[in-house]
Amino acid sequence: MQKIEGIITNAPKGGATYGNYQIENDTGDVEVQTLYTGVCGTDRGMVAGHLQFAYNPENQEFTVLGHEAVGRVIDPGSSRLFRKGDLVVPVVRRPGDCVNCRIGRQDNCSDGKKHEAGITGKNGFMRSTFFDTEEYLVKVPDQSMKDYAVLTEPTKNVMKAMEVFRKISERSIFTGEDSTYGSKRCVVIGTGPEAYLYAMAFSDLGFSTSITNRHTVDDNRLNICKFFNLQFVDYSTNEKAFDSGIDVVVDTSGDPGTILKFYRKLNYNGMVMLFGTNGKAQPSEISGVDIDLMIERNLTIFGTVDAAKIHYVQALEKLSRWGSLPNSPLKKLITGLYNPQDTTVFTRRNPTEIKAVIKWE
Ligand code: DN4
Ligand code: BGC
Ligand code: ZN
Repeated sequence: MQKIEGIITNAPKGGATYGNYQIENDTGDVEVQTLYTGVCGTDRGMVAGHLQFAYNPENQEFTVLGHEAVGRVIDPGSSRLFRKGDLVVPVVRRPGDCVNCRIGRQDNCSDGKKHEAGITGKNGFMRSTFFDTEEYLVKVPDQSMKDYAVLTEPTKNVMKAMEVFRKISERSIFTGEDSTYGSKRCVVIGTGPEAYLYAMAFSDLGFSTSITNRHTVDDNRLNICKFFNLQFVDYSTNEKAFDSGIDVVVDTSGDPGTILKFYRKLNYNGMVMLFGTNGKAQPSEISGVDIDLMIERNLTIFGTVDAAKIHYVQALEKLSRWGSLPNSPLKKLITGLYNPQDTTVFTRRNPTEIKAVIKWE
């Protein structure tokens, strides 16, 4: 047994408490001091008791929360890859034994028997220290990323989704006649952290990229848009903004009615990438005309979840580039730092919040 100081929930019932607990030993002998953990909708859903797929580790009546983390190696144990002082990001998903899990692609697990730290059957990283095996730790290449490398986990999802985008876009020529994406339009629904990271990635590919919500947004959000060349559109007052057509819709809202509204504006060979989840959203009907549109225009709607270790590496490269641009507002995606004792972070959300982060150091 191992003693920890951290934040736990009882999955799938919910709740969040901070304290000292005894847990089964972690697997692995690399000891990591947690520096920061991000709070996301998954954590809040678990605390609210809304995620029925969440479950506690075997023989334990609680789960240590947290799947978005960055830490510092205190003791590399038997690892040859890490040294004391290295910054590391832990991988969320741990493989089961299906064919995809066996090749390091537990993000594409084919029987659901994988585990996820802080979510399904494995303790997470919202605690002052944890142990892991070197295989599931990704080295942060640059110490100057310490204060924003906690964004690696949400960015890794985007890197995996870009891999899926590339595969699907191969069904036709997706670039313009000049061989670039310069004439192509991407619209990202939502203005949370994932929406920004998606929009920044599509803008980097050369897409003319918009981010949209059903209301206006604060100056911090507008400034980040300006810097990363993203157009913000309040679609509640500017319905016509997208009438000229969209090539890629990325949804981070999980709202069926909104998704359909944007789906109906897709160009030939266009696609909708579903990423946001909201089991409580109002239903919305798909009509025969919607089906015809999908067929006649070769449209694709697909979902994407999680990511492989390679995507964490790609996420770190992206974040390093975005973060080192002169006057980069990347760190402004982190809008609040909380103490571990302040569990109200799971139940309250300030409208100007993009990403809330718990500081453990
Ligand atoms: P978030 O910060 O809650 O972002 C959701 C965004 O959607 C917010 O900006 C919402 O705005 C916006 N939104 C809600 N309803 C609408 C609507 N009708 N029209 C336009 N915008 C709307 O969450 P996040 O950015 O951390 O994550 C985005 C989603 O991805 C969440 O549903 C996560 O559960 C999901 N996710 C999936 C994976 C995975 O598949 C990983 C991480 C997250 P407002 O309501 O705040 O104004 O691996
Ligand atoms: C994490 C993913 C995980 C998913 C489970 C997300 O918040 O980023 O890694 O697979 O939750 O629903
Ligand atoms: Zn998350």
